[in-house]
Amino acid sequence: MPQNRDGSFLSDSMKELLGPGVGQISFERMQELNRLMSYYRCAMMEVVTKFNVLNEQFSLQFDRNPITGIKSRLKTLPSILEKLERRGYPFSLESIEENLNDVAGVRVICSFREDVRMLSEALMQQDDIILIERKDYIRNPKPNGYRSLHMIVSVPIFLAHEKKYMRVEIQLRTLAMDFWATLEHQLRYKKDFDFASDMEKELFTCAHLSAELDERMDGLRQLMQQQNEQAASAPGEKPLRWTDQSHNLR
Ligand code: 0O2
Repeated sequence: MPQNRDGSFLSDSMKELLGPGVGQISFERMQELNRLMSYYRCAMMEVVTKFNVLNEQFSLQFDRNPITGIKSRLKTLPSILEKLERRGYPFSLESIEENLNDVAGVRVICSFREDVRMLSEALMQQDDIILIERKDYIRNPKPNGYRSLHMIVSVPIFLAHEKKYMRVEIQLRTLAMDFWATLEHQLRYKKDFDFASDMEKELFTCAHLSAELDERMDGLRQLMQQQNEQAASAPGEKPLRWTDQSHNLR
C-alpha cells in the first residue's frame, strides 16, 4: 500500500472521514463506519428477502419464476469517497447517509418486462417500504439506450433496541436489459481503450434490438397466458387463480 508524505497510509479524504489523529479516535470512527456499512448490509438483505418472497408467491400464481436472479453489492469505501468528492459533499458518516442513495444496491433480473412492473408494484404495496425516488429508464431509456427501472427505497432494519431506516438502490431489469447493460459496462470501462462514436452507435442499435427482443418475448408470454386461461375456463376445468391458492394456504 502506498504511504502518504506524512507517513500514514490513509488518503486525505479517508482521514477526513475517520477524524483527526490516530489511535483511539480513528479506531472509534472506524468502528462507526463498520457499523454503518453493516446497517446497509442488513437493509440489502431485507430487500433481497422481500424479492425472494415475492418470487415464491408469484411462481405459485403463474407457475413460473418471474425472477431469474438477484445480485446485491455494497459500495466500496474508495468508491464512496470518490462519489462524495465528485458531488462536493463533506467526508463524514452523516454525509454518506444523507447524500448517497446507492451505498447498498440490489439488482433484480426478471424474465419479462411485465414481471418488472408486477414486482415493483408488489414491493411498493408493502407498508414498511418508503419510496424516495423512481426512475423509469424502460419507458424513457437513457440516450445511449440503457434501460432498467431504478428505485431508491428506505427500508427498516430492526436492531436490538431500535428500528432504523436505511436507503437501498433497487434496479429491476429483464434478462435482455441485463445482457446489454453488463456488456456495455464491460466495453465502456475497458482500460486503455478509446470508445469511438461508431461503437456508441452500434451499442445503441444493440439496445434497440434488446428492446425488440423484450417486446416479442412479452407477446409470446401474453399468448401463452391467454391459452392457459382459455384451457382453465373450459367446461370441467377449474381455473387456477391466486385467490384459490391463497385460500388453500390459510
Ligand atoms: P455501480 O457499480 O453499478 O453502482 P447516482 O450516481 O445513482 O446518484 P445517477 O447517474 O442519476 O446518479 O444514477 P442512475 O442514472 O440511477 O444510475 C446509477 C446506476 O445505474 C449505475 O451505477 C449503473 O449501475 C446503472 N447505470 C446507469 N446508466 C447506465 C448505463 O448507461 N450503462 C450501464 N451499464 N449501467 C448504467 P454506477 O454508480 O455507475 O455503478
